[in-house]
Amino acid sequence: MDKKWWHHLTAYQIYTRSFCDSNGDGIGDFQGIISKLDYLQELGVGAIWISPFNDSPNYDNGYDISDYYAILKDFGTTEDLEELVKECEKRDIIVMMDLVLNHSSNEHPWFLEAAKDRDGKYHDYYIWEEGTEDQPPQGEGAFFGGNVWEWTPQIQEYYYHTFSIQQPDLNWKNEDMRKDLYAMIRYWMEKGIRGFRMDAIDNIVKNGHGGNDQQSEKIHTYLQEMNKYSFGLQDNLLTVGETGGTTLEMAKVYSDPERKELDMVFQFEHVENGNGDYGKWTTEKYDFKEFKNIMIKWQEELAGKAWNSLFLGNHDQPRSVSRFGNDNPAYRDISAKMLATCLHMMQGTPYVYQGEELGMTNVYFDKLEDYRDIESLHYFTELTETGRLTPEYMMKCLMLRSRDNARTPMQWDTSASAGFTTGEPWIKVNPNYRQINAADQLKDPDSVFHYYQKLIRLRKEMDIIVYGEFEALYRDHDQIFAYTRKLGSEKLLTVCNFSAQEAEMELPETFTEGAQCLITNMGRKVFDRKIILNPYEAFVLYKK
Ligand code: ISL
Ligand code: CA
Repeated sequence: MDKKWWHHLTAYQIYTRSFCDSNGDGIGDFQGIISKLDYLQELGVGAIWISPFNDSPNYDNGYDISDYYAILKDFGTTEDLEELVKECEKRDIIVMMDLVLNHSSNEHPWFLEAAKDRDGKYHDYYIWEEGTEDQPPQGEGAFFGGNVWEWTPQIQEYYYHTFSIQQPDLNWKNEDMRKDLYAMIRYWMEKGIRGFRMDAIDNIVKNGHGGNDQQSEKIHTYLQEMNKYSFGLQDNLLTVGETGGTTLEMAKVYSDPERKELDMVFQFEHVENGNGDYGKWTTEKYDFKEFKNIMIKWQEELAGKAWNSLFLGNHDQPRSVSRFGNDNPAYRDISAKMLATCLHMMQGTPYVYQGEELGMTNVYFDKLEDYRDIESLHYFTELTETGRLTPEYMMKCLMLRSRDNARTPMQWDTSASAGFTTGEPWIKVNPNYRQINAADQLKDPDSVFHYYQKLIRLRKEMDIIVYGEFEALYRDHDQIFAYTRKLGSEKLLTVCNFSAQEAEMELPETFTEGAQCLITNMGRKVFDRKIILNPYEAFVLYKK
């Protein structure tokens, strides 16, 4: 694998709205981010991916863009963004922008024009089907509500939306539309944006039967074109595609460096494992062995061919410690560190979601009125009103799986609203901020924060973490996730106990003598051949 300037870096995802509010209006903003850059520098991240910051009516918190060139006023101005980029440069951090190219807002001028006039230039920027008011075309259910087709009385046509009614899909078959998007990307590159995360990018090709074709060859053609006319023009950019429907085979194609599409993609197999009849709306826990197999498979299969992205949480997922670890105070810190160890010693680029580095947990709102997320509110109505799930059961699902779990304000300190805002936060703060917050953890050398800091530093310093060959151990064990990495004569062993019970293991021969412990979440000093792992214990051994 050819070496790339970004191979050693760890990225950090910022959900701006919930990160830090500088002016007391209860909404996080760019000046808030700027005020926390020293914190991020101390953590050691090399990139920040910022959730969409373009103008938007915010039905889906910015994932419905009404002006691709303007900055959402809640977040600040273009000057604030320029300042943010500059301040990041000083700290060796690149700014990655979230590009929402599958759809726009229904308030985007293109759509307003398109929905007025069948013969106008912008009509073909979206996807239309004739019909009558009571007879929609054939189509699947939309992600956030109803059918993918929505009636527009004024022109007697239906438009297509993969997500909510307020998010009409752009028509990628239209070359002018594509060129307008590429020009827009170049505009942001000139502003100093050094990377892009492509939202829902494998939805841009439709299957002609009211659904999306996430396996289409055409997606690759468009990505190559986009690469050529925008981010591929510079070689100092970093790109990652959000591909919710990707298979291993597709992922290899997306991120094959030879093909000039994307640097890597986010795959979702590991976070979708355990889904049930109603997708993620279930109270079932994830299946550890399946999870492990999926992670191993992606490590093995992409090796040498394409690059992995590594994540356990983001703004659409519950908090990773609550989901894959154990957020009971007795195990919270230990299991958060264990999860981090498991992920950060793998091959690929780790993405830390804001607050994960503190071990922030699910908020478990038990009142519907506390939820803000369009997806949560929509599915609550849809699944309970049709009698598929009872309201009581659905509330339990929301508590475990709602995207709002990841969207409560960042917990900075023990002051009111966790130091996130001096005003009224747009979504309630998790009351556990008195126990879990950045200020306390910065003072504590054993904190989850300092553990992440160390993992990030190790990746920066050690080639074996970046390039070492991956080999899984204990594949069938139902508590232990263990693997080795090899680079020349160097060897690395990562051992994690994913359970609340002790687990017995034998150290592989090579590591029984002369190995150095790089990191441990329990301060283990002795590494005998036979080891009884404590609940959620993790360690990494290194041998030259
Ligand atoms: O396409 C999928 C599965 O096949 C989905 O998982 C999809 O990738 C995911 O829902 C897309 O999420 C992104 O786009 C949404 C937005 O609400 C999310 O926050 C964003 O991450 C619409 O823009
Ligand atoms: Ca604000």
